[in-house]
Amino acid sequence: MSNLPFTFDIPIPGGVPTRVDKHVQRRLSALKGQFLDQTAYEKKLAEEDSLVYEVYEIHRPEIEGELLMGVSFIHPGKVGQEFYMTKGHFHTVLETAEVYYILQGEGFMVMETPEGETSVEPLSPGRILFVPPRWAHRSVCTSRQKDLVFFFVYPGNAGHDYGTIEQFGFRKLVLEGEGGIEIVDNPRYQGR
Ligand code: S6P
Ligand code: ZN
Repeated sequence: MSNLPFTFDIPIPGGVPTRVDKHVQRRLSALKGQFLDQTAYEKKLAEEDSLVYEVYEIHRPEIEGELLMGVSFIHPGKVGQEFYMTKGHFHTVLETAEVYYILQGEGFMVMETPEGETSVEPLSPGRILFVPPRWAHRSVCTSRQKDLVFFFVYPGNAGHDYGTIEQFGFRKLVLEGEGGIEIVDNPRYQGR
């Protein structure tokens, strides 16, 4: 891999980057067990395995000292009353941080530590979110029509631990309530 400096562009507001090495697409089936309303999930999945989010990644070596970058698009949609969201993960190397820069759409970043601290931060265009080391993170799109689009960058050696979230879920959920968006405790959270 070349070690020369390089540039690429992200069309404003929030388009596909001009350099893409890998395009990841995650569908409803990849989020099995994560949505609160399992009946609504099974029904929706039986109709169509819809695209929930996409990630455009720039390839760099997955080693300490490197930075991994890309752009994520979380599509609008809901399962029952719960907005479309990413799987979410801890970094395998827990002591690694991440920076997000929001380009388009509205949403939240749902975060928590292994010790049980939680934080749910609103996301909107122009906002930068710093995810400190140790905090699991999941992005949620609450826009009705637009994708939630953000640029991210994190250490090359971070790795992804999806299993912990798949097994236990997040402590907080983002739902559409009668009076608008609600952030609630996850009644199905299985303490770890
Ligand atoms: C990677 C970073 C993002 C997410 C992406 C999809 O550390 O947090 O690139 O990978 O937004 O989310 P997930 O949870 O499926 O990896
Ligand atoms: Zn991450």
